[in-house]
Amino acid sequence: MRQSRTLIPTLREVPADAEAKSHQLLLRAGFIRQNTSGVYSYMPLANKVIQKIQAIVREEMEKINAVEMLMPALQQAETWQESGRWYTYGPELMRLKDRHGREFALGATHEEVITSIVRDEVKSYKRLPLTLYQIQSKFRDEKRPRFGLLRGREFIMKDAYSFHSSAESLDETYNDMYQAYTNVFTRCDLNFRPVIADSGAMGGKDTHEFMALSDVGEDTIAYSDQSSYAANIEMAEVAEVAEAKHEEMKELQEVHTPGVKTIEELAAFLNVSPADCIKSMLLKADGRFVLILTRGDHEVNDVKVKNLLNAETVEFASAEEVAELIGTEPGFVGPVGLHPEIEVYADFAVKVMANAAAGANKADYHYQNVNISRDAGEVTFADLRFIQEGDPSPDGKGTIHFAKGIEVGQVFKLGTRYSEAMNATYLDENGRAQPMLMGCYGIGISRTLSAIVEQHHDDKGLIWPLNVSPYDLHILALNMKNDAQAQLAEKLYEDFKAKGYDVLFDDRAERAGVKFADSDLIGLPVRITVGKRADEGVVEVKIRKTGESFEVAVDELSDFIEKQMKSLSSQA
Ligand code: 9G3
Repeated sequence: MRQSRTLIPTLREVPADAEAKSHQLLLRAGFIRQNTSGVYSYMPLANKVIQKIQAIVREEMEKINAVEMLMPALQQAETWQESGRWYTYGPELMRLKDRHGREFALGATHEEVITSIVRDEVKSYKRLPLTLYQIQSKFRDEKRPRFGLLRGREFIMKDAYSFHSSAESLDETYNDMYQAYTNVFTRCDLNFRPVIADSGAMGGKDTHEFMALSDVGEDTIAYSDQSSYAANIEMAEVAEVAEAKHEEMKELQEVHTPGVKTIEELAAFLNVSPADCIKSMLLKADGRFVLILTRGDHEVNDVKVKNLLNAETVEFASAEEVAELIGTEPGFVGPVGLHPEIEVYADFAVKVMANAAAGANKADYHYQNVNISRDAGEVTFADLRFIQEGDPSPDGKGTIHFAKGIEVGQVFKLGTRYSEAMNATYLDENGRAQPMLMGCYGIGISRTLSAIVEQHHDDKGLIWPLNVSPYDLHILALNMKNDAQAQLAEKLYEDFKAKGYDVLFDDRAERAGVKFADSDLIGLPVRITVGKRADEGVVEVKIRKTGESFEVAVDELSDFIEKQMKSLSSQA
């Protein structure tokens, strides 16, 4: 492609409202342009990258017998009403009416559509397993679109759906997808971790998220420094501590603690550490009040509470609800002397506490020397806290560290959540109708592009891994008015294209400085510069990733470039 014929609107200055590095660089290098909040145009260079990522995805889908199709983005409301999600999703689901006033959703995801198709077209167990996928724009009216393509309101997703007549078959496809995703993100040269995740409202049980490590990531990953254990922070289990504290129980003692409400204030007032205090929180899980106890220096994990109580929503009770139910204000709540009908759940770490401080369920009073086994009523112990850095890894190997991640992929076992709701059944070998088991699997294509940029750039601009680069080679002619340079550059352009390379040829009538700056900004892997030494038959070759540059004689250039490309692709 001749640069004088394409559209790569590079910018010198950093756009003001772009915070993430990838957002800044994709704007500056002329890869994307914003149409409106969370909605972008993929300019020619970004479009080339998107095509390359999709080609990798298609190859990996082909290898595991997933079949590509294309579903509508315009989805009639009835389909979403059948699954019930028309009523449970809020403003994030973009809805519209047609000229007849009929209601539609713009496709945020396609479980409903694919299930309605398979329900009508697949009847016998002999046709299962079946894995279908598409690559298509998705629409989600995000409350706070930001970071460019990382959180947009229209984005490109590969979404796959699998249908099975047995759990073993679903497991097999789930594992195939898990491996395919590992291949895709490896070939995209991403530093990523598959992490155990929470299926949330998706209703399935097993699910993994593929996280590209990046400080701009919105998710926190807990990973072990000595094993492959990694989990989304909200799902990371906490290894139950075995040893109990060896202190004999002391006499329970009520202490006047005027205005002492927080754990920090209580610990300071009693001159103990937060770890010797019990934090008591009244939560409302689907309207049901429960008292949750954690050690003073730990945080309650609402996702774990939700999963334990099988609740859809979990929130803190209001001060009024605390007053009404417990007869005191938050800050003085504790496990001693509670009405027996209040359910009490405690994190495992509370089980091994001795002589702890806790609220006395009376304003301005706390207890000292609380021993749950002696002083509290019925308490159910469970893993209810957020894991912390430095905790032992739950698999017993190594210590937990945190990292931020960008969720670029996710794989779910859905079970029969949709097939039952939408009556998608197959006839088993005994001729009996059974609901199909389903899995669903997504890759954020446009988000993957941004994640690659987050991990591959320097202060001069982008550094594209060869497998996903918009072009393999960048040929610069520094002075197109100089016949020797222009003719050599044209020849090299034709020769390398003929050899099968994807070549961008900067044939513009621009100063050398502008060409070099743009070339570093766009970040193609290998640059050939035709300059002053063209009449000697010598050109400069520069490797974007390492910054190395070489003077190469034209008749050795083809072998030299081939060697460079080989070493770049082996690194990926
Ligand atoms: C909606 C809206 C937003 C959503 C969803 C539905 C996330 C929704 C979860 C998934 C699960 C899988 C198939 C590909 C892989 C991910 N945000 N999810 O279902 F209506 Cl507005 O999308 N879907």
